[in-house]
Formats: sequence, structure tokens, C-alpha cells
Amino acid sequence: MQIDILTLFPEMFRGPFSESILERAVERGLVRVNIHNIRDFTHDRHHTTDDYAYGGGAGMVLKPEPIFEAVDKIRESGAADGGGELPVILLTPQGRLFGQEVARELAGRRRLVLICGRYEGVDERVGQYLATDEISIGDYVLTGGEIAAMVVIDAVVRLLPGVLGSELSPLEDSHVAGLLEYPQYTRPPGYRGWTVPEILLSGNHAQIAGWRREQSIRRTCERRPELLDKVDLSPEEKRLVEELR
Ligand code: JD8
Repeated sequence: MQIDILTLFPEMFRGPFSESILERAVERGLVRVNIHNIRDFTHDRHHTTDDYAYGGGAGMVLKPEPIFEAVDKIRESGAADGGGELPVILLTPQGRLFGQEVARELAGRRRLVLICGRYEGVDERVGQYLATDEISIGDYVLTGGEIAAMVVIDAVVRLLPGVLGSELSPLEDSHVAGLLEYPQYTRPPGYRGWTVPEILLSGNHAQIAGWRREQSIRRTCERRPELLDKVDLSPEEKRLVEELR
């Protein structure tokens, strides 16, 4: 997969992309990430990227021209998308809500272009005539699209074949199974008087699997009951849920 990012703050991406799994995926050639400074696509002496909002109001709006020109250049460069349209994603609070399902959808694409706005946002024509998709990572206010882009990239890249290596298959994650994860413990078996549940030390793998499943259901019921609507439960598990409600 090739990912191109448009931003006014390219340095923000250095840290996350030079750590652990993401960096290893890049080193192993599973993903290529190109970061483009929107400022490099301006032509005036002051490299102007923003301007006042038509109609007034506080704050500046990112101009369309450098963003359209950057995407034009990206379109010409790199591998073709196998005939399909180039996915151009604008990160914006007005976008469709990002989740595991959208991550899976994006992980199926050969290329992604992510546009990160700043200030009061981006000229509407970018969303209307350039972006093929608008995504929000959640209902809270960030200062720009960069951190949202990092969240999207992290969630998508770990789904690419070969990226997770020795770790569990991403198909077994919570939010894929639809339930929250069960509690996890490691050594020591007792810490400050707090002990690990006996069953986990028993070596009885069938009982452990049953206990974990029940913990996942109890936890989901308590913390995220709305998730249970989309989960397949056995008759016995349904009885447990009724009892907990
Ligand atoms: C892009 C500027 C700042 C400040 C309106 C848009 C995503 N889930 C999300 N929350 N916030 C963003 C996001 C915020 C952005 C930009 C994404 C560009 N801002 C805000 C208040 C006024 N602008 C986001 N994805």
C-alpha cells in the first residue's frame, strides 16, 4: 500500500512513523508513506496556504489551489491504483465516523491520500470536488487533521497482510468479534495482595476459553451494552445477558 499525506506540519508524523510496528512495516516494504508539505505547492513569495473566510468570521481557511495541485502531482507519481479511482480522504469533523469496518475497507485499497486540514478547516471545494471520502475519528474537537490521519493509518496498516507478524490475527481483535476484550494478566501471580484468577493458572484451556468468553460478555454488558446488539450469542450466553441486564 502507498499512503500519501498532505499536511502543513510534516514533522508531526516523524515520531509515530519511526516507532515499532509502523516503522517495521515501512522497512519491510509492506507500506510506503510519503509526507507532503502543502506549503511546497504554493507559488507566491510568502507561500500562502490560508486566507480569510468569505462571509467573515474568526480564523483562517486553507486555500484550495495548493491542495488540488499536490493531489494532481501525487496522482501522476507512484504505482497506479489498478484502474480504480484514487481514494482521497479528507479528515474532518463532518466526515463519516471511523471504525473497524471503515479501517477494513481502506485496508483493501492499493493507495490512500490523506488530507489534513488546520485552523478553521479547508475550502469546501476540496471536500466537494477533490476528496472521494470524508472521515472523522470521533465526536470531539482536534486542532487539525494530523492526529486523525495517524489514527487511521495505524488502524489500517496493522490489517495489511504480514504487518502483525507473530501477534494474534487481527480477525480475533475485540471490535472485530464485536465484544470487548477479556481481562489479561501476566506474572507475578500475586502483586500487593492482588491475585490472578485461579482458573488462568489451572492449565485447563477449555475452561480458560469459557471464562474469557464470559468475561468479555460481562464487560461488554457493563461498559458498552449497545455493542451486544450486533453480536452472535449462544442461547446460554443470551441467558447470561438477560440476567445481567
Ligand atoms: C481536521 C481543522 C480544527 C477546530 C473547526 C475544523 C477529524 N474527529 C475530529 N475532530 N476534529 C477533527 C479535525 C479538526 C480540524 C481539522 C479534523 C482541521 N480542525 C477545527 C474548530 C473549528 N475546525 C477530526 N478527522
